[in-house]
Amino acid sequence: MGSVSLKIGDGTARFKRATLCSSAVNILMLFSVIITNLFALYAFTYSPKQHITNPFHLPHKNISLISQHVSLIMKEIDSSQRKLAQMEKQLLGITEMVASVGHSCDKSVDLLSQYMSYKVSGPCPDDWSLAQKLILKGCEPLPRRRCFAKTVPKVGLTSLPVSLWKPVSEKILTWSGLGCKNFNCLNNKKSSKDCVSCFDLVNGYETQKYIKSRSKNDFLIDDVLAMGSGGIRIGFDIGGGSGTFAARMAEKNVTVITNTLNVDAPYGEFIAARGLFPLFLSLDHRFPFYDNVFDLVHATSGLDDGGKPQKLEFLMFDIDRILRAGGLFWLDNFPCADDEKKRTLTRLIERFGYKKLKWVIGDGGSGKPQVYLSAVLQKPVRI
Ligand SMILES: *[C@@H]1O[C@H](CO)[C@@H](O)[C@H](O)[C@H]1NC(C)=O
Ligand SMILES: CC(=O)N[C@H]1CO[C@H](CO)[C@@H](O)[C@@H]1O
Repeated sequence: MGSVSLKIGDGTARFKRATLCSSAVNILMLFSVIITNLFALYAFTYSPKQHITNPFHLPHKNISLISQHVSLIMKEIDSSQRKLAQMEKQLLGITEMVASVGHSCDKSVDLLSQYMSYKVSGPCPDDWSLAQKLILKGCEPLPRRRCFAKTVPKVGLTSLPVSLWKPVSEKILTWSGLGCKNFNCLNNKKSSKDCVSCFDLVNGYETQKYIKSRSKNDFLIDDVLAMGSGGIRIGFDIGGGSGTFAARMAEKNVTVITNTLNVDAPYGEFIAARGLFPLFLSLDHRFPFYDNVFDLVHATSGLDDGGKPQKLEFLMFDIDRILRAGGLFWLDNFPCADDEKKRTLTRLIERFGYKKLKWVIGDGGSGKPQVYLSAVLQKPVRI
């Protein structure tokens, strides 16, 4: 059995930094240990009878005084924590965005203990979908385990650039925990607008994406790269389906990391089989990249995770953080269900002061009343 342990950070580092006052603390600790022992000795060596007759009740009273103090302090801490949480809620409206330090694991203790029930050094249970369920409930990062994950023989992999468009064999993917067990099922499923037959690398629209447009909302990769005046080398794709954006970018010698979870399909393994970089991360998590590093961030409807405006705001700030000044944010066919949604989104984007290199609102070729926003925005230099 493994144990659930959610220690955050490296405790030793904190101790090292405190060397200056540590000797004083040590003396204090020693002193309190001695005092406590003396109290204990006193309590054990005097019989209750002696106690009653003894006019010196002082140590006992003092112990109760101390415990009273401790409980007062605990109460104080507790109430300030509650007050702080309340203030956060009132001031910032933080109710949707979960903290990315594993605190939310508390809310799914049953799932977590199921996840952590495994044999150390044995094979891991085939439970990636359980792990993903935990991640989707905000329990992220998951605790590490000491077991061997199930392996699938990856036969027939080819090298780049052939791998980008070579159909991936069903046999080298993990289908456990998924409703569909093959590509035929996936390609016939209307899962999301961003992945209509997206596993078909031979006949589907996937082969045309980003090089041929279906509507004015579809921008072409060559046009967008030209807007970056040659400085686009690394990018991050949010909600990138089967990795076709990264594949097309790879053909242009641009390295793109595709953010994905395996919701209803084996996206991660599929993208990797194409020789591309899948990042298994929910959008509740802060992007694991340093500030100002990406030349390009591409986002599709996947950015609207759950359709909560607050969450979108947090995501926009995080995208802004990882994008370098002069870098491009390509919002690709982002759905706006109604006018209100369109206005909110426009207001949100405009707050960041990006230069609108391209801004198209259309029906995305669907002919439906729902409109789509496609835009290429350039991050300004902020001083
Ligand atoms: C990508 O890099 C290779 C090798 O440096 C080069 O031959 C090729 O022309 C480049 N392709 C593009 C589209 O820049
Ligand atoms: C409440 C009480 O009995 N306090 C005593 C704690 O101990 C000190 C001396 O060690 C006394 O002065 C206090 O009266």
